Parts: sequence; C-alpha cells; structure tokens
Amino acid sequence: MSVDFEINNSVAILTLNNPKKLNALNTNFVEEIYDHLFDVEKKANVLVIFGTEKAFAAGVDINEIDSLTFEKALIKEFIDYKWERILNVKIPVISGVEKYALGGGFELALASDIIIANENAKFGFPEVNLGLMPGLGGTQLLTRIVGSKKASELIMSGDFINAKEALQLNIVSKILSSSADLKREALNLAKKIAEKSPTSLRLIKEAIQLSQNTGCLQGIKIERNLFRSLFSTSYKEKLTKKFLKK
Ligand code: CO8
Repeated sequence: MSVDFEINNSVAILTLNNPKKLNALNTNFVEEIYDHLFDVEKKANVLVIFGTEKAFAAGVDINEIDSLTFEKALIKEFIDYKWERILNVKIPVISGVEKYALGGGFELALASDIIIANENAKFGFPEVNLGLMPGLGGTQLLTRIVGSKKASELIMSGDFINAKEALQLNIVSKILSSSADLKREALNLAKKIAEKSPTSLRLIKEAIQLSQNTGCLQGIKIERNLFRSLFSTSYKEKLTKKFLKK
C-alpha cells in the first residue's frame, strides 16, 4: 500500500506514502487513490491530500512512461481515465504540498480546490525535458490560474517555481514554515469547512468549477438556480432559523 487513508469527523485524509520514489505516481498508486474516493465522497465532507516531507509527488512514474507507446496509452487508457474521477471529486479538496509537486504531482495539486504549501515547496512541469508535455490537465488548469503567458513560460521551460512565487501567482493560498505547521493549518481549514452544510459545499464547488468553463452571465444564471435548490435542504432550514433566533 502506498496510500494511507483515514477519516476523522468528516475530514478524509489521503497521504501519498512512497517517499523512496518521491511519490512518483504509477498506475497502482493512482488506482489506490481512485478506489478511496468512493468512501471519501460517501463518508466525508472535505478531503485533504498530503505527500511526505520529501515530496508531494514528483510526477508520473517515468519507468512506466518509458515502456509506453501511443497505442498502449490510448487503448489501455494509461492512468488517464481514473484521473477523470480525481478531477471530479464532489467535495472540497485541500492539498498540503511539501517539496516537489511536479508534472502529474502538480496536476494532482491543481485538481484540488485549495493548495497550501510548506515554504520548501517546488512546483513545475518538467515533462518538456523528457520530450513530453503535461497530460493530466496541466496546460488547462495552470493557464486558467496564471494566464497563458506565464503558463507558457513555465510549461515550455520546465522551470520550477518556489512557494513564494506560487503564492504571488495565486496557485497557493498560504505558505507555512514547517511540515507540522502545514499539517495543522490544512487540517484546521478542513475541519472548519467540514462543519458547513454538505449540500452548500458541493454546490459551491460545482458553481466555482463551472466559472472556469462558462460565460459570466450564463454562470450567474446557473448559480442562481443552484442557490434556489438549496432552499429545499434541511441545513438551510436549520441554520437560518438558528441565526434568526439569536
Ligand atoms: N518517476 C520515477 N522515479 C522517480 C520520479 C519519477 N517521476 N521522480 C523521482 N524518482 C525517483 C528517482 O529515480 C530516485 O529513485 P532511486 O533512488 O531508485 O534512484 C528517487 O525517486 C529519488 O529521486 P532523486 O535521487 O532524483 O532525488 P533528487 O532530490 O536528486 O531530485 C527531483 C529530485 C528533481 C524531483 C528528481 O527526482 C526529478 O527530476 N524527478 C523527475 C521529475 C519529473 O520529470 N516529473 C515529471 C514526470 S512525467 C509526468 O508527470 C507526466 C504526467 C502526464 C501523464 C499523462 C498520462 C496520460
């Protein structure tokens, strides 16, 4: 097993745990993450993903890539169809990044809703140095955050950025100065979010994700309908009454 999994008080924690290989993501590793997601969505209100102190994940396992051909990758659907599931987790996801988040590891972090980082974090897409390119959403997700010019610079050069640069580029929302602080902060944030209405959280996530793929006016219309649908939930009933009683 390379993935540790636990759930406490509606917070699910997935810890990638293959430090010797810097959490390089091979097919089995991704399948383990995939398998846990069903439990995560049923039993938790927030998911937190950690790596180890040596790496969040240094990309897809280059040993596996080495033996791939175009036909094999297309027909056997190497990693990518399981990845759809990772991109579409219905509950909020927080990634706590230490050291390397590279290639597929960076894409795993970008697939989450919130990224917080240790000050030693390094982000990048070194695929170009292997004669490759990002293949798990990197060109799309990074470009939407930092714009096409900066995304082009980073993806075409293969250069890494540190935590401070990632903060300036709005990739990460907070930097912590130690592994323990990072874990504490990520779990406190997860706990705070997990206490909110699960229906609100799922629809907020849906609306924010939609904003990346739709025009503003259409997005506002859809948001309004999602908002209206929350009128029929027990949480809205309970929480508005509670506020008004005070
Ligand atoms: N794959 C396989 N093994 C790896 C990987 C990796 N991505 N990254 C690190 N490792 C292994 C090393 O081979 C080494 O193993 P060993 O001890 O057995 O020799 C061990 O981890 C420790 O690594 P280093 O000794 O290299 O550690 P350093 O601190 O010297 O360097 C680096 C750390 C800079 C992170 C370096 O390991 C590195 O450059 N790694 C490769 C990073 C990379 O190129 N990542 C991109 C991979 S491609 C990708 O992610 C494509 C995604 C799209 C897939 C699309 C599917 C459809």
